[in-house]
Amino acid sequence: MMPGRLIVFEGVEGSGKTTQAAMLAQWLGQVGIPHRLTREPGGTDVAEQIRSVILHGDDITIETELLLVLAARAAHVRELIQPSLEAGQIVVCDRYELSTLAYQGVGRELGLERVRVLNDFATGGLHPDLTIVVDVPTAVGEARRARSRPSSDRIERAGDAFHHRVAEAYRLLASQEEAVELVDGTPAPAFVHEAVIRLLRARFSETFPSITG
Ligand code: T5A
Repeated sequence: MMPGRLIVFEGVEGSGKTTQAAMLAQWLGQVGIPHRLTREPGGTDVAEQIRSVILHGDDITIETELLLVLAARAAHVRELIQPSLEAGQIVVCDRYELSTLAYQGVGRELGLERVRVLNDFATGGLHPDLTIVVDVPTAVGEARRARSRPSSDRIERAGDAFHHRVAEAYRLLASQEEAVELVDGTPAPAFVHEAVIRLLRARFSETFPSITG
């Protein structure tokens, strides 16, 4: 059995990461690699309920927001991600721990080190094999999001300064962390997808060998 791998897509609001996660899952299906597509916050019943509070709850402090995100992740890891990896699946996840570092650690200014410690408790130390940041300017992401979904949630309404801090945090973390890669998200989805496949084949030749020709 091939080892399971956790591949995560990240990016600012509207960057196209959900599109890329779905395209990768579809490609894995076409080439016959067992996989599971999931998202955060969410992925399990309880985590989806927590997601709804995070995105639409009233009077949520930033500390509560952080702990809700991590509570959802703790459930997601134990109920879905870990079992899927143990079954040898590729888990494709739309957002994971880099979101918490960027949004809560830097965007909400709760601090990267504090978030890392709490995140390690929530995940039991399960880190992605690769995190792909779909990189677009925040204005491009916001325009895409507004076109696809006119209503906004609590975090999307957090303001320009917050979202610029998040975008900068993604770039900084990508430059520092070996298992984080930036992919240019500005071309059409098919071109971004090709870049993602190239990256995966370069990183994990044993998992994605000659199946794409
Ligand atoms: N959050 C989450 C935290 O604060 N901390 C955490 O730890 C975690 C896990 C989750 C929210 O929770 C926060 C962050 C978020 O605010 P979400 O559903 O992931 O919410 O949020 P969004 O980022 O807002 O997701 P969206 O679905 O709005 O945006 P995506 O996924 O970036 O973009 P996507 O793929 O849905 O595409 C948006 C539109 O653009 C088009 C698509 O067709 C779609 O219409 N598009 C493109 N157009 C042109 N060129 C491309 N390459 C395109 N790719 C997609």
